[in-house]
Amino acid sequence: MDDCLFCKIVAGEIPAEIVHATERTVAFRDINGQAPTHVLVVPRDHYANAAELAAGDPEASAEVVRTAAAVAAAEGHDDYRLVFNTGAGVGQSVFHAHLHLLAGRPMAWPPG
Ligand code: DGP
Repeated sequence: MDDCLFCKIVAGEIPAEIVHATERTVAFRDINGQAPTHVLVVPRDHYANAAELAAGDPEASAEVVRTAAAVAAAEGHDDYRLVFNTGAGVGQSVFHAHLHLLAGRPMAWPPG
């Protein structure tokens, strides 16, 4: 996708603090961190959201979750929250599938 922010981060065309990378995924810190650890895990290939990723590339979908778990462990967190916002109505602002990994502070439920 020519005009996709996260495709450009994956391609190295826009800088980001990359914390982990695998064959199918890249993990980098959220520019607007909401917790001591706030990392976004994205598939290298472009899918608009988590459901499209799971339908189109189930292995990459699983690898996104495995990557988030690896980052959480590397940063010393046994407890963490994983979030896929899907749709502008619930706050999705970048339409390249991304898993939020949040950890390192108490979190309320239900989320706001
Ligand atoms: P969402 O609202 O679920 O679509 O999450 C998009 C996240 O992307 C949001 O938490 C902020 C983050 N973000 C937006 N632009 C950039 C950027 O240029 N670099 C990085 N590292 N994160 C970004």
